Amino acid sequence: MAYADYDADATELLETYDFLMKFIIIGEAGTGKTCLLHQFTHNSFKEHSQHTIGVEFSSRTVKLGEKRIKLQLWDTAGQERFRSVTRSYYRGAAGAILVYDITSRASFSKLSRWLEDARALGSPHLVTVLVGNKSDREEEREVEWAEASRWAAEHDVHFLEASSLSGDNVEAPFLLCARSILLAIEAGTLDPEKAGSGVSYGDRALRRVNSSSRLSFGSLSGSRRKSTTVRLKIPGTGVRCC
Ligand SMILES: Nc1nc2c(ncn2[C@@H]2O[C@H](COP(=O)(O)OP(=O)(O)OP(=O)(O)O)[C@@H](O)[C@H]2O)c(=O)[nH]1
Ligand SMILES: [Mg+2]
Repeated sequence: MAYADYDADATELLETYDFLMKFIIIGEAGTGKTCLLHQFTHNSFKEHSQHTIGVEFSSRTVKLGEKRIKLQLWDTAGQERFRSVTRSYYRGAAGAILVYDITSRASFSKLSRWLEDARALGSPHLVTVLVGNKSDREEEREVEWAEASRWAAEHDVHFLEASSLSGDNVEAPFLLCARSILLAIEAGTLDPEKAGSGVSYGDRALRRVNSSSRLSFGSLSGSRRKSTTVRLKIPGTGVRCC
């Protein structure tokens, strides 16, 4: 699917939604996960971003065709000392945004481990999108696009490069991930009613089920974007989070 198919303006705040999907954002520390998410939810670059302590939660509702999808976004810390805490948030994730830094070969070399963990703990139908972040720093590039693209194909994940700084391609990984999950639902390979699928029906879909005993999706107007961010206290770390 061409990323150009996505229309950023089609992303809206909506009171109701058809599906709720759980996403995790994972990858080495400093790759720009928090900045990527901040750009996606706030449409601006987060200056002076500090290491994430444990996990931070935010959400955004997007529109894909006639369907409204609320994304629950779990931004995890990349630092090793938080690994056991952050892994506990992988459970039942429907989508994973796996981030490396194109100027850091070290962050690329560790991708397999992140992917293994996500596949072991996430939904059996986990959809993963690999993001090579910091594409604005071309002169310092250590990982070529072709190499990352090959890695993605070998590991059966989607791939693109983005810049949280410029905003380039920041929406695409989230929309691509949601769209792949939606296609799996429509194809019948993913059942939102199954525990651990990482997806559930939203109130809009449920209302339609109740009124017609059959799902259908009509159009509804709405134009504001809403995002929420909640910071969490991490038990056992002695740290009051964020
Ligand atoms: N040039 C450039 N810098 C970026 C970009 N995204 C993030 N950064 C910088 O990279 C550093 C780390 O960004 P974060 O978003 O905090 O990294 P993180 O992956 O969340 O790190 P942890 O929370 O420790 O796992 C910060 O100094 C950001 O300003 C980008 O697209 N381009
Ligand atoms: Mg972070």
